[in-house]
Amino acid sequence: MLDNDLHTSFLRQVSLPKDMGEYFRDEAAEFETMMMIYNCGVKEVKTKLQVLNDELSVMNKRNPIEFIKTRIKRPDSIVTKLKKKGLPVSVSAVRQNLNDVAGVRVICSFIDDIYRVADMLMAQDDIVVHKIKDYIKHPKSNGYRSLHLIVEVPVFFSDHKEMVRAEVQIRTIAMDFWASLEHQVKYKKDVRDAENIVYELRACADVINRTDYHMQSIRDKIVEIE
Ligand code: 0O2
Repeated sequence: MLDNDLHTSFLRQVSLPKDMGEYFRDEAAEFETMMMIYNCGVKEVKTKLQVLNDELSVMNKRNPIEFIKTRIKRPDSIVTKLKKKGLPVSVSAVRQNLNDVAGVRVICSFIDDIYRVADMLMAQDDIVVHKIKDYIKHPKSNGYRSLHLIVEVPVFFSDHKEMVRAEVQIRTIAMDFWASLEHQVKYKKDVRDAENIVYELRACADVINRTDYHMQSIRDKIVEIE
């Protein structure tokens, strides 16, 4: 990509879209700055995770992290979430109340890798851990499993340092596969046979969970032989 293209794509990510009506209209500059800050937070968290993965892959001859996906929450999703929580649509309401504008999703092969990566990230002395939601030990009633960490990381700007909040979701490849399909159903209105689909998804989530633990025990046996 050319430098100009990079700049255009960055601006597209952080600017207030034209189709947002009046939302954030009188705070367009503040909105852009806020999104730029979240974007930098995402990069910081991603770098920390990549460093851990590089180190562990040399130490253990195996990558605990398969891949990392990052995203900044879309402006229309930000508005929807603020309204759902009964909050005003403003930059300060976003910064004070939303945990997942900066989102990092970490995909691991095995369940024990999830906890290993989470513990190592949380042990870093510049990170503040706000909340841990363990949807693996305590799955949601629909079968959703994932470990969520709400953290703050320091980001250094030209004249100040800022703690930026981000949500880190850590899950296995199989949990991620499940969550992607379930997410589609959740956000599609008028799904035919929805009740049955929810039931089937729940059953699949349980199979996936058993398979995840089974795969881990097979891996342990292979390691023992080695
Ligand atoms: P999107 O479109 O992915 O951004 P909080 O205010 O943090 O306490 P919140 O945000 O509801 O409350 O927290 P929670 O339950 O941890 O959910 C945060 C995110 O986790 C969701 O963001 C989803 O990305 C994911 N998630 C949570 N529950 C489910 C689920 O049942 N199925 C799937 N597929 N994903 C889930 P958003 O904003 O809902 O959606």
